[in-house]
Amino acid sequence: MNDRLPAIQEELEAHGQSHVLAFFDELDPKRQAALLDQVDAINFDELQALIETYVLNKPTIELPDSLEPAPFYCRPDDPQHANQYDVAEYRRIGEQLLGEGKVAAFTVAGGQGTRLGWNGPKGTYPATPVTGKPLFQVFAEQIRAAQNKYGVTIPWYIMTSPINDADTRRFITDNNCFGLPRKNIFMFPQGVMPTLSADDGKLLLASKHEIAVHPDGHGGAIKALRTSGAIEDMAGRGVEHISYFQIDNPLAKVVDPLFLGLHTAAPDTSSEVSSKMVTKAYPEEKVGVFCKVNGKVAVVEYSDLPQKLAEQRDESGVLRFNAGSIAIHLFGVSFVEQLTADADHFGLPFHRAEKKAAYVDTASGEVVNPANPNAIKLETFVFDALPLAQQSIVFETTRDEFAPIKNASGVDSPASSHEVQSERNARWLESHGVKVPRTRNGKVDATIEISPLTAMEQADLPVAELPETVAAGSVLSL
Ligand code: UD2
Repeated sequence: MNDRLPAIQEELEAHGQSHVLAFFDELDPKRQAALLDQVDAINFDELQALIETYVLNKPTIELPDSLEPAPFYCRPDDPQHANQYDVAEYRRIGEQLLGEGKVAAFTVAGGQGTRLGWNGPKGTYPATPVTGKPLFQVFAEQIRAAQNKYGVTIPWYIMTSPINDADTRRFITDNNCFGLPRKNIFMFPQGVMPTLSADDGKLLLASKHEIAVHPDGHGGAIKALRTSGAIEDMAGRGVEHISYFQIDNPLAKVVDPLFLGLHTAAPDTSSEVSSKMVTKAYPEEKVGVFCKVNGKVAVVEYSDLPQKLAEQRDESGVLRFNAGSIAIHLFGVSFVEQLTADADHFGLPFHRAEKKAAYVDTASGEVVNPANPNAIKLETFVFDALPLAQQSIVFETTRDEFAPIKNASGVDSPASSHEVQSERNARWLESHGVKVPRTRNGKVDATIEISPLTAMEQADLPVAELPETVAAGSVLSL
């Protein structure tokens, strides 16, 4: 069984990683084999290069002097749109694509959700303000509503990670797939990367028989779409475009006809990848910004944008780098196919994050839970695929489509998300003449939830069934 042990020992020694086998002799044969499998799967020459670049050194982000804000198609409710595009026509094009079954929904749900402190996949988190629907249910209901509206099947692809895959599958099947046929849901785990000691790049052990790993970032989605067979499945169903969104944003539209129309038919699109933006709420907001780098649309992550640029304003006082990424994209299936034609050698660039990671101390055998960041996690970001497209467009949406749940409290928390959800729902009701109570500073003084099965957008609301008024401080679920 352990014929391969000497070669593995030699390889580990050559790369200064022998400690990985510190407890090997104590392990039962099954665990010994599992550990050797894990070591076998690592390309140590590649890992060594990554350690040199990202752990022993901190790569500096070089932003070109030519960095400019990216152009974008403005919101349909902005009068400027009339000079830019014909809303009705692009919406019609998108609706046609939807009606022809050419669009799939794709949720990235492989993150660890450590900031929220929720013990389980983030998609199981109760996200809506009144009934506390889990995020997976919110999206399943949107998909059902869109299927009814367009008279088609919209297959749903969900990227998990090896860490939450089993729990995610169980949750979705235990809940009868929230009314969707199981055969139209395709779940697959993303890849992982070894977690490295920040001091010296040594592999950390999660237990005596296991190297610590973490999901390889949502950028891993591109490769995982291919290696999981999801892309092949899409092609078999006649799907041509992938509507990509994050599990953490209950207001993300699973499909959007206008966005689809622009993605496929705008004069400057190559239909490879398009993105949604919102104008930033304040300079330090934790969203990447769309820029033009060497002629290509790209996202510069918030942590990489120098404060000076983040705060720069134009003559009218508007932030110059104002196009915030809400991590909603459309990808052409053929673009993903083309990028991953040689899947073994495809990869987006890594980004380095200093994080806390529990590990087994190889001297004592005890698990250490560090108080401060001790580890380097390498992750790829999906938006790094944008500059790989020939052309890529950006489309502005309203902040009604952005209510992320990331932190336990404060900014991007359940409380802030509930507020944005209630606010959006209040405005939908008000547009139909319903009187919604507001406080003196204009905040909605009620908690309002609207199921996607009741209305996917304002115009879908059943006007005859709406109340005339909403009582102050009340709770309403439609
Ligand atoms: C992300 C964007 C940020 C902005 C913001 C909007 C990055 C690096 N930043 O910030 O620019 O658009 O979202 O909300 O993307 N995920 C996986 N696998 C992984 C890692 C993450 O599926 O390996 C999923 C995760 O489940 C979540 C999403 O990606 O749905 C966002 O990940 P994050 O919380 O790390 O990104 P964040 O909030 O820093």
